Amino acid sequence: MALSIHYDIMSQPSRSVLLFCEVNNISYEKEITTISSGDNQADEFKAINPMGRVPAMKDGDFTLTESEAILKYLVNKYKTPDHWYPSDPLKKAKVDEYLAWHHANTRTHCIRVFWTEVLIPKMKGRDVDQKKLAEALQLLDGTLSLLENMFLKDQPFLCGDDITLADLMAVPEFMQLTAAARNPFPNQPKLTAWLERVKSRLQPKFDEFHTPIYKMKQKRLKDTKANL
Ligand SMILES: N[C@@H](CCC(=O)N[C@@H](CS)C(=O)NCC(=O)O)C(=O)O
Repeated sequence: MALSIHYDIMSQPSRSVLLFCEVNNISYEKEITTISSGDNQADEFKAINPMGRVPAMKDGDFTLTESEAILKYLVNKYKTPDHWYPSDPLKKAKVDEYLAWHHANTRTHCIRVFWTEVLIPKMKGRDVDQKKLAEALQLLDGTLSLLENMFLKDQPFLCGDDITLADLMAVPEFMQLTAAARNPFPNQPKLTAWLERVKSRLQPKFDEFHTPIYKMKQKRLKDTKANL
């Protein structure tokens, strides 16, 4: 039975999984699960992921949740190129180190900025809480500093010379911030160059899957100009 990926294109870890399938020519069925329409709360979806979160995967009768676990399953099943999740124990350990850190740092702090600046004002129809945004940005700044100085250093990719699951998981989180026309790396030219490097390794699907984010950014720029 076919592999299916249940996703919402607005979800950062969903985009990581979709991009991985695409760049590795893994054929899969697309199961759109739109959070804003409540698809993730439907009984049918909760049979796959009782937590009601995307991405989720089904391969025959086998179901799997958590983007990191899904990506590692796909690496093993499809024997994808070694650079994604190296077989060398030391190189693999560095990818695992980033992935263990990712959820409570990159993801948590990017989400906080995105929620404060985009989602909450949209859902509640109110202005951005500037105090909360400043707090969120301060926390994000600590993460950026570690990302740049502890992980990236002078390497082209987070864990070495080639792209890995670490880069694939990280970049969609930063792209989410661009929806508010925010430069995710205002003082970090090395991270800016890294993001462009990762993007170019994932084209043309990268731009396709980020089209809703690009559109939000254009709308934000237009609205800001109109309000001047
Ligand atoms: N740790 C999970 C996070 C999954 C997650 O939080 N997904 C969000 C979208 S990005 C979601 O489905 N939210 C719906 C909800 O919480 O109701 C992963 O990496 O897959």
